Amino acid sequence: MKKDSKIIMPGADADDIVKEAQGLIARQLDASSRRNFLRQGLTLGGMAMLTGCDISDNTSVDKALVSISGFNDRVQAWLFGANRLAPEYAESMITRPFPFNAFYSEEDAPEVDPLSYRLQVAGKVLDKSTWSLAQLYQMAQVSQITRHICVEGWSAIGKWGGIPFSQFLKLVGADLSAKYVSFKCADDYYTSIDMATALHPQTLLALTYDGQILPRKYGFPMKLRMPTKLGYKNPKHIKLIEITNAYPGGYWEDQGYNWFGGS
Ligand SMILES: Nc1nc2c(c(=O)[nH]1)N[C@H]1C(S)=C(S)[C@@H](COP(=O)(O)O)O[C@H]1N2
Ligand SMILES: [Mo]
Repeated sequence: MKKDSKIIMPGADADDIVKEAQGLIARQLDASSRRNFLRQGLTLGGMAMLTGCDISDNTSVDKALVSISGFNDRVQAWLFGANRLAPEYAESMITRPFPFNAFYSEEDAPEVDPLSYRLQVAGKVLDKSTWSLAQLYQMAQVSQITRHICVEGWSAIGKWGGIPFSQFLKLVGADLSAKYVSFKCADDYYTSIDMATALHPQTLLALTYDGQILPRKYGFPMKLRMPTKLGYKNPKHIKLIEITNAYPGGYWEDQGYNWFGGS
């Protein structure tokens, strides 16, 4: 962790985090590994490194950290600078072809009718009007080339274009002090993110891939693209966006994947 990173978690400081981690780890690890682990002393830098571990690794420390995933969410939120930018890349570095991934195979991707499609907005928001694709395509668009990282062991660079999500949230009068933004998708996938990530400058309501209308396999008619989050946090085929304070979980998160899912 770099010294200049922003600290945004209110009401907690480094000492509290280290103390909480020591308590949790002491309770999770068996006596001998606990002695070894704690003998070396647990520093904040060590915590940052450990919480960044691949959740599919099978070390005992990692297992302990997966089972204290709720704590991990708080550490990640604390380490996540509200405006720290993910790297962006040159056109020449785009991965071709860009991989497809979902909990089913490519030919089973949902077919959404562009004319009858309406994006729904619900929860703690002033304007609950629905949005047609024509309306969304008329809004000012930006694009970015970023790396998508999937926990299944691959990463790829792609170019997504669309509406900065913070602008969309402000436009519909979303309660920006709410905790979560949740997404329901046309294929029964669902996920949710923290408000800080929703407002991050690189979080896009993506309508295009590589300059073309988002193809079916990559999430037509829209996906949320966040270069600060792992692949499974980036919902494709969004049909409903909800602003809420009630923890919404997610398709993979409810099966044990870490909820914050930072990358
Ligand atoms: N609706 C929906 N969104 C989804 C998924 C899914 O199965 N359904 N899979 C997630 C996972 S695990 C990954 S890695 C990415 C894959 O996106 P891609 O097909 O554009 O590579 O989509 C994410 N969003
Ligand atoms: Mo993934």
